[in-house]
Amino acid sequence: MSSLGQMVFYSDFDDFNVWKEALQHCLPELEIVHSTAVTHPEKVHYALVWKPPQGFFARFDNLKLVINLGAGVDSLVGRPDLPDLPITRLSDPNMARMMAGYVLFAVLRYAREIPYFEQAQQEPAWSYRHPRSPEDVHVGVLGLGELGAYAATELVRQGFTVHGWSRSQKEIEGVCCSYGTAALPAFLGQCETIVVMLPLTPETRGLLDEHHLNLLPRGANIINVSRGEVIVEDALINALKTGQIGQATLDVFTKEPLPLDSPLWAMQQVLITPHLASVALPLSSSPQIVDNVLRICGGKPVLHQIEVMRGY
Ligand code: NDP
Ligand code: OXD
Repeated sequence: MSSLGQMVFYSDFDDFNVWKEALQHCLPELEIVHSTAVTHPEKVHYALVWKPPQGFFARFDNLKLVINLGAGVDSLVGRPDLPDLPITRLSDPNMARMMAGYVLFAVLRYAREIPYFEQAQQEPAWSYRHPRSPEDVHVGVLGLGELGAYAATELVRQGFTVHGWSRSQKEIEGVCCSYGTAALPAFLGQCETIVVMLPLTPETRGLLDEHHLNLLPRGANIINVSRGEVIVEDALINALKTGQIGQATLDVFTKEPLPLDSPLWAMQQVLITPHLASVALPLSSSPQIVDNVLRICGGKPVLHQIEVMRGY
C-alpha cells in the first residue's frame, strides 16, 4: 500500500474508473478506492465526493482532506456529519469554459430570438425580425466567481452590455460591476436577461423571490445555472404565467429530477435541461486534486479551500 494513504471516491454521477485513471496518471502511488470497496477505512486519508449520503464520513477516522467533486459545495456545508477538516472544491478553467458555453448558448438564443423563429417554423411562417445589435442587449450576471466572471467575460466578447453583481466589489474588464444587497434592485431593473451564477448559501436561498422578480423589466428572461433554491420556484412559475418573466432556461431546480407534475414542463417559454450546464472534468481537474493531496502530505495549506461558515 502507498504511504500516501488511500483516497475514497463517491459519486452517483461520475465514472469512478475514469477518475481513478486520471488521478493515478498524475500520482501513480495514490491508491483510489470506490466507497463500496473500502476494506480498511483507517487507511483512507482523502475523500473525493459528490453528494455522499448522510453519515458517509463517520467510518473514516483518519481523514485529512475532503474534496468536493464539483464547484458548488452546498450539499456538503451545513450537514451535521461534515468533519472539521479542510474542504476543497474544484476550480477548473475548463469547467468554467463549459459553463460559459451553456450561458452563451442560452443568452444568444434569447438575443437572436430563436424561440420566436422555432415557433414560426411550426406554422410554418417566414417571419422576418431584424436582429438587434448586441450592445443593445443588457445582460446581468449574478455571481462573479470562477464561473460567473468567465461567463461574463465571454458575454462581453460577444458585444453584449454586461452587468455583474456579487457580494464584494469586483473589477472585470468590460463588465459594469455592482455589489451588495443595496445594489440589487438597480442591477435587476436594467437587465432584460439575467444569468444566475450564485452559490446556494443561507444568504442566497430564495433570493430571487416575487419581490425581486418584479424588479426586472417586464418580459425579462432568466437563465438559472446555479441552484434551484436560489429562485423561489413558485414565484417564478407565477411570473412566467403573468408574463412578468418572458422566458426561462433552467438547468437546476428546487427538487431534482424535476417532478413530472411540475407546471414548468408544459410551459413553452421554458427550456429545461437536467443539471449539466457544466460537469467536473477528470483530465483537467486531477492535477489540482493531486496537488492538494501532496500539500497535505507536505504540511502545506491546500488551495481552493472553501469557507464553511460563509457557505461557499
Ligand atoms: P464562486 O464561489 O467562485 O463564486 C461565487 C460568486 O457568487 C462570487 O462572486 C460571490 O461574491 C457571489 N456571491 C456569493 N454570495 C453572494 C451574495 N450573498 N450576494 C451576492 N453575491 C454573492 O462559485 P463558482 O463561480 O465556482 O460557482 C457558482 C455556482 O455555480 C456553484 O456554487 C454551483 O452552485 C453552480 N454550478 C452549477 C453547475 C451546473 O452544472 N448547473 C456546475 C458548476 C457549478 P464574491 O466574489 O464577492 O465572493
Ligand atoms: C457543481 C455542479 O456544482 O455540477 O459542480 O452543479
